[in-house]
Amino acid sequence: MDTLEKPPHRPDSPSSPRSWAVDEVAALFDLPFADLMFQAQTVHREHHDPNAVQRSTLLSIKTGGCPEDCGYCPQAARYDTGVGSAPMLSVDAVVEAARTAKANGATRFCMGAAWRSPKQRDLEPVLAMVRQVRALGLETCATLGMLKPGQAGQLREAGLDYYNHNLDTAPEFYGDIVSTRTQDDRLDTLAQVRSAGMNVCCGGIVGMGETRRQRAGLIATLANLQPYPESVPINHLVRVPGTPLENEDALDPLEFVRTVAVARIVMPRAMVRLSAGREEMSEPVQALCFLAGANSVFYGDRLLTTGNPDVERDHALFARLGIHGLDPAMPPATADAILAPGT
Ligand code: SAM
Ligand code: DTB
Ligand code: SF4
Repeated sequence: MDTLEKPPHRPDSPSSPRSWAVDEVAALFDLPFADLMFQAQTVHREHHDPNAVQRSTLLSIKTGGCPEDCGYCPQAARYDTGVGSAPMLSVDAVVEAARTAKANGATRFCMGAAWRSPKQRDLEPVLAMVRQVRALGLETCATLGMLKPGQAGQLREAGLDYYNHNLDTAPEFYGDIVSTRTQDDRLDTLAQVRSAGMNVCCGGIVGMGETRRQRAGLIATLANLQPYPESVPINHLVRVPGTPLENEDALDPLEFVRTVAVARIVMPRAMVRLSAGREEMSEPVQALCFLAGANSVFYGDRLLTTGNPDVERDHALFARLGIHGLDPAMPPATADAILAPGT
């Protein structure tokens, strides 16, 4: 494509959804860096305020002791990472943390639990958390593992806006990273979340030893969900000592930027979140990610068990870049908008 030409419009519509072949997504990855950034920035400006970044704060409401074997995760009980198993936080403690997050400027509060799947007795307090956090005027998100029939509906009833459940990597690489479930299990939970009427937050991790083609495979799989997720977290692997991936080779930072840019091009209306790994990432690389179309971050000095830039550092970075927070009165696109013709 001529570098000065605008990227072609790729109309999606409910009757003829746009789907992406892995080859097409891989071809985007292979573009010269400037051409890729130009396309991504053009698409970004067509659909979003290029200087607005939405902020979500994470809280681990149930840390550690997880029975799963995800090779990246410090919370898997079987790896010796120094993360112990803690009981679930009280509803009051969670609501207090949400109040602080809101005062600091977050618009969404995401509650994470180290479960394979929530037991019904554990879901009850989570429903109370969701109700009370939402009553503060925050968008709510939860990531609790695989859902059983009926649980997505209960979460939706309680007022959950987003459910986070990542596909994590390309279908053919998934089994190298996790053996205690399949990617189809993840797709099944995502379908339940959709049927219950919640927004989907679904992305992946880069830097786990996957090939560029596998990164393209992850992004194509996400883009081909109908509709594609409203929120797409792109995590950079945090190499936690004690996990099987602790000694993984470092990823070229520009490859991470490319992944963000490709996600932006193929999922134009999604909020693309620059997620885990920001603490280890230089500020110029973060700036390139925003230029590539990232328009959301995790905000607050902790992710779940690992660190994140503190609020002051992020304020300073946003000020240097002329970035402002997303206006909560103008919420991001919903599934209906994503499926609307011409998007
Ligand atoms: N147990 C639930 C599940 O697996 O869906 C929810 C919590 S789990 C920690 C949420 C996500 O965190 C994972 O899907 C993965 O994408 C991300 N994650 C976990 N450890 C990570 C790491 N070391 N680096 C980057 N992302 C990580
Ligand atoms: C997502 O995609 N990334 C967040 C959130 N969803 C739950 C989690 C990142 C976890 C990084 C490792 C940790 O802090 O334990
Ligand atoms: Fe458990 Fe989730 Fe970590 Fe996997 S990613 S070990 S399911 S907490």
